[in-house]
Amino acid sequence: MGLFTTSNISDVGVTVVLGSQWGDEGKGKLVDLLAQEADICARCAGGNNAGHTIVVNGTKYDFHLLPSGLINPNCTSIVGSGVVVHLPSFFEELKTLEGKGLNTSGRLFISDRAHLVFDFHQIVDGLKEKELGQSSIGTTKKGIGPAYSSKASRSGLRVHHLSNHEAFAEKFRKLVENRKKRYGHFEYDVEAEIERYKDFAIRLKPYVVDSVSFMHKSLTLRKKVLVEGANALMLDLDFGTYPYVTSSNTTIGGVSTGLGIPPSKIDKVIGVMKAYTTRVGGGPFPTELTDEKGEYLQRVGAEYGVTTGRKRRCGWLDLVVLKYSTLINGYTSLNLTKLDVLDNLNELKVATAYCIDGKPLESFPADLDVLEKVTVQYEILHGWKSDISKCRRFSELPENAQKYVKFIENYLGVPIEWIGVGVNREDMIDLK
Ligand code: 2SA
Ligand code: GDP
Ligand code: MG
Repeated sequence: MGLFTTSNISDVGVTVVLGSQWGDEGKGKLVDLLAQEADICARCAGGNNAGHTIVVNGTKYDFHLLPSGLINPNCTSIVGSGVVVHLPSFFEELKTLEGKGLNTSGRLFISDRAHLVFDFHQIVDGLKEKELGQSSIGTTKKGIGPAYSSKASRSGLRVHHLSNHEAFAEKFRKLVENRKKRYGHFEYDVEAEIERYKDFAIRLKPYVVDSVSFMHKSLTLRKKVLVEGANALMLDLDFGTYPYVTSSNTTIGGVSTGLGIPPSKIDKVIGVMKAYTTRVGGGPFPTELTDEKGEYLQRVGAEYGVTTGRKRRCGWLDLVVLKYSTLINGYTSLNLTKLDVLDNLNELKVATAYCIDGKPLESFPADLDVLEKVTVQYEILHGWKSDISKCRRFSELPENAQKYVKFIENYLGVPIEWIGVGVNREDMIDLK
């Protein structure tokens, strides 16, 4: 929009797409769009807790563990070493996608260093949540936290362990035994599970690669690499609203640690941001609307978890979160999504500062007790009260919608490169 100019997906370095709020910003939709120009699409963190919905030609695809680039037939996908993989879900998701007509043959790979999520991790996830009671995290119960715990405590099993069944079985028995020591007895047929993994090992073999060599070969051959972030900055293990976070680094650092890509190869970092805020699960949410306005956003935005079906909590756009997010991820541009959901509102509130005793805080606080005490300062902007879903150029947007976009851009100092105005692939304004 005059001040800033940007180019499309990088043809030299790596382009990264990251969630800038609490997730479900519409990362999948942008990844699908950019994957049409990409050679490689890679997932670097998280597991099948993620849910990325894409609608193309009336067909809806839900991705959880597999990269959304798979919709593009010319794009090869890879599940990186930073991802935790539940193999039954991996094959199930593949089957569902193939059932929708996607041919993934020869263009889906998985890192031999990726850690495995087992059914017992999912059982433990549930037990841990129960133990926490009132202060439970509200996890997806997909075993993500327990699998990353096994990884960090150096007792986890990785994809390459599947190639030696006897050694795998021994390690697996020990791992389950250890978890039973911690959580007490739980029903789990260890030997049946070991047998099941004998079969998985055979089925998985054609997909397994050394992802470090794979990525570096791709970069040397100047392939266009697109990284699909999962979850989002405020769910990052280090920078999110700890302990109400997921168990991986969902921020820019997770791209290097989860794929073995040197930071110097990263060229573009695109932050996906929803025009309002949502959060699913427990934890603080300063701009949350617990009244009929929140219900309105939830209903009009169809804010339901893609993985669990839970209703998402909704609230006003929070630029304090976005500023903090921008500091950490260093966005080179942004994709503002779901602007159409705000079409019928008279006025829009946007959080611009958190204050304590009338003084604005410098940044998003680490301490949740401090966060609880803040008063949120809002800017009030006018609504546009018209349907923007058919707009395809910035100039076609009503004046107040343009003002809303410019307000965000000016506050953050980052160019908005795309604006989402609907669920379909083509419901996007490209500002380049
Ligand atoms: P976990 O399961 O250990 O990663 O949960 C820890 C927290 O992270 C949140 N989380 C998510 N937040 C938004 N979207 C996610 N994916 C699904 C979706 C969520 C769903 O796309 O809708 O279906 O409910 C996701 N995955 C994890 C989680 O809610 C906890 O707050
Ligand atoms: P992700 O996890 O960031 O990929 O986002 P999700 O797929 O979990 O949630 C985003 C939801 O919003 C999906 O159902 C998308 O189809 C939908 N969506 C994405 N962009 C837009 C948009 O611009 N407008 C509307 N109305 N829906 C959108
Ligand atoms: Mg999602």
